[in-house]
Amino acid sequence: MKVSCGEKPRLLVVANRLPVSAKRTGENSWSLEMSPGGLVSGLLGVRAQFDTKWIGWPGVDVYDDVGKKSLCSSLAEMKCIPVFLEEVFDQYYNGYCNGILWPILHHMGLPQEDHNDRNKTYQTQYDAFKKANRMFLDVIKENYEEGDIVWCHDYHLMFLPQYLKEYNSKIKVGWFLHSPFPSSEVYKTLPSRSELLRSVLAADLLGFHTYDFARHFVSTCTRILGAEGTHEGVMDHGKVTRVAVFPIGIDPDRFINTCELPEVKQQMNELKERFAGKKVILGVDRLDMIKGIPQKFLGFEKFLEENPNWRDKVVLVQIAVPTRNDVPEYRKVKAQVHGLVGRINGRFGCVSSLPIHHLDCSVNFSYLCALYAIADVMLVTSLRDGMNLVSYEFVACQEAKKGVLVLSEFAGAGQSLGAGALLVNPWDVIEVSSAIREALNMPAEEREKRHKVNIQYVKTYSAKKWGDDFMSELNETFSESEMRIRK
Ligand code: GDG
Repeated sequence: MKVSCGEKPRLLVVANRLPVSAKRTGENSWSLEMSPGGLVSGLLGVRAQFDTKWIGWPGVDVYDDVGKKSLCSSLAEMKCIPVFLEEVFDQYYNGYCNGILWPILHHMGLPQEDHNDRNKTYQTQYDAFKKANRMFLDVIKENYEEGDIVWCHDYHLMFLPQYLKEYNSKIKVGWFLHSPFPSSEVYKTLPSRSELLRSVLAADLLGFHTYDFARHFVSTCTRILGAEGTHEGVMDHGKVTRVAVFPIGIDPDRFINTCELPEVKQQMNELKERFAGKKVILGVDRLDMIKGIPQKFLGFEKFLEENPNWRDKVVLVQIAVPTRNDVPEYRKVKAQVHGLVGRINGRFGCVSSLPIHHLDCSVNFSYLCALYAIADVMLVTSLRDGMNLVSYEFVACQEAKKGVLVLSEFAGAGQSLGAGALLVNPWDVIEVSSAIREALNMPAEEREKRHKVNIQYVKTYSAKKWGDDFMSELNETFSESEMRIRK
């Protein structure tokens, strides 16, 4: 890595989405807003240590040159560089990324389609996926300076490591997967399974949230490619790719400090007043089938069924942030969730009070912190989840209350916060119902003990540590060309 004295090292962070949402306010003007999301939170620390530029889709389609130029210059102030995906976007993002890769990586297999031209659809989406990855490469090429490190994020960019190395084998390339990696038995249903694996293996370092995901990846490479699993990672055709585990975290101080702000205290008081005499169970999820919101509601319904004494003493507040509305599976899960809310509120509600408060929208950051802080129980029932930062954020906001985290064993966080949380199998409604009861009845001493374990983990394994660890491992990993020189 080339760095002149006193300068920070340069890092190009490449992800599908830029950390901002752009809205056009005039022919030449844009309003830019930070957008919520796990990756955004995770990279806050890294951006302070490196001269970081972020390359990604700006969240909006722009077809005119005036608009593109003005957006580029507005984004440049935030060190962001847009990739305009235009007509390729739908097939790449809604099609291949979210319709094919996302369900496979989350153990759900390929979606069943109701038309008979499946192969043609697959091929069109796959071609769009490759084309979009090439468009990311083109923008990197325009901005690359010798010595830059490139850190690619997530399944959207599985072809980028190979394209980058073909362009310049000296570029140091890292790739981090934010989702789970499934067992080879699930992954091998993917028609283009080998090409995708070979492409990510072109990187110098591959990072995963948990040992299980990394282990699945290595064994998938051995079974599908006939590669060799080594102490370092994977050896394929003589090239060793380092595979390692970097559990992502949050910036805990951002949450702790926000909870101390007078306006947030005021929001907390209003919420406490609103829910006076009731315990609050909180859910915060993107409205995604992997988050298990229907399973959460079924568990809660069971709890209300079996514990009539709690019916007017507890409320479940569910923030369900709309996401990927253009993908049919997401519209289905939304309809299912709405149906369950109606059924449960109809069964157990009355004119003056409803057991589920369901919001189909996101809330602002300070309100989110206020909700985390006043909740008695956080209920996370992901069916699969790379990590689940919401669990960490809840813990960070609970310094005063020391509420209980009920957490799915299928979230990556189940492995890190398992000792302090009540772990559940979200498919088992009886277990979820029992965990809700246990959480609501847990004595203060036990809650304090569990919170202490969790907060210690959240403070230690922060976003900053995640970024530092990945970057220092990447620096220590020799790129292919360096290895050739050393031989
Ligand atoms: C992916 C992986 C992995 C949510 N609602 C609101 C809001 N949020 C913010 C939360 C949190 C983020 O969104 C969600 O992060 P998660 O980690 O829980 O989930 P994904 O979005 O699915 O993230 C996941 C992550 O990447 C990182 O690698 O952990 O497994 O799926 O930061 O605070 N923020 C605001 N209002 C909301 O209503 N302001």
